[in-house]
Amino acid sequence: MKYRQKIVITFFVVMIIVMTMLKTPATDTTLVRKNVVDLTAQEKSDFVNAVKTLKTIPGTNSKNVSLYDEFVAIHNGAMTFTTMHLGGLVTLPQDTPPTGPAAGIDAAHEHGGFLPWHREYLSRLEKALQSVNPKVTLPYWDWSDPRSVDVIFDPNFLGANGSGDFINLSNGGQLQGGRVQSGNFSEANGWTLIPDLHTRISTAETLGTSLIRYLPPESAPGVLGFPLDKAQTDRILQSKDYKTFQLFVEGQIIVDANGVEQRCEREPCNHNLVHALLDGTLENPSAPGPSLRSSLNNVPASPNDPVFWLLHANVDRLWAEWQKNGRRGSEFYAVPGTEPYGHNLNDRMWPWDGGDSIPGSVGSIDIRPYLPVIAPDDIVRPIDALGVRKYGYIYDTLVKPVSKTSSTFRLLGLGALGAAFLLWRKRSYLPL
Ligand SMILES: [Cu+2]
Repeated sequence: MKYRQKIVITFFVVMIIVMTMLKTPATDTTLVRKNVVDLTAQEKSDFVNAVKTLKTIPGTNSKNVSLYDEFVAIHNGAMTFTTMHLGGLVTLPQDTPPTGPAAGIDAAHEHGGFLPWHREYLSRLEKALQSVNPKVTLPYWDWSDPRSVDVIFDPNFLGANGSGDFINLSNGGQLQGGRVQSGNFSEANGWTLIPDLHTRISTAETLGTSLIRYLPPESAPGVLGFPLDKAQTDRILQSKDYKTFQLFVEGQIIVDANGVEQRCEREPCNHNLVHALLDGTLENPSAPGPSLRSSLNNVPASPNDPVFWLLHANVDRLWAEWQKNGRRGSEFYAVPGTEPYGHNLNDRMWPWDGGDSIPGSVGSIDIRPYLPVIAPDDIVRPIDALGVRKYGYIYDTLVKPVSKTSSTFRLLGLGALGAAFLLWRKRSYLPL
């Protein structure tokens, strides 16, 4: 081989190495979901605008139901497959029962499928948002971060608190809440809910056309509020197996510092607690059980409050972090055959089940006219939703910062490229 050929080959080899080093896999095609407290003002307004735009785009099934409301209908529908909810505390009235293999079990909660179902659901909403603005990703609400509540409920973002109602607290204080009457998600600003998709879980009566919220007090000894206990959130990530993780993050069990498991019976925990906290106080002297005042605490209807997506992005982030820590793949899912239908690794998850199951009614409300059109071959099983990469997103907590070492290697690579180029230039003047 002639000297000049060797130089040219060296040049291309060095160039390929440099190009490989310059490639940053997590950021060129993967969008990053960020902690809500780290969003820029532009990112916040992009998110709000995209969410509100989905409320103005006609859905796939009926032009009278927006794309956004079709998402709300899916969550409502998933919870019509059983009438027993909130750990048996409430019963959903139902004139028409569900049919198909999914009948009898909540399609999206309380069992193993809770995490894959919501991962799929959130990703579909996120892709709809990206059809409005390709830069938008779902932010997450780290409920143990003391900065979150003020950022999220700022009137310029997802705020404000509801108003018009006062609740007396046992410590002598009062809590304000009620219908959201100002901010981006007030009726005055176009956030009008479909009454049939905004119902009280225990009675199926409508909660009306406005979002309802009660911002909780700050947490203090003896007072449930935000932030939630960081040590407990950290313990979720130590869960020894999938079921412990799912039940702990969802809020059915609590694992204490000594590894002892208890059921969350007296008050909800983690994900369930966040749903319940925006409901006003958890103390309700007049009636035992949940007070069910707010949109977010009436879980079937909870995606009416856009805070829902931030709450669930945090659940999904914790799952992704738990998986990243050596627990990826189907062996880190519920033991095969131990879950009810729809929640085992290879079961079809309604509504992506090829039409196998039909939801029941909410009281006398038939929710089917509000559901999106889903193609018969659009099938999703828990096994399809175990990894985040195929969905095209990653969490900021899982993106490796560029280390000094790799920057040094990049500089060295660029140096080698320059040297090879100079050498090639010099040699090319030599007589052949
Ligand atoms: Cu849910």
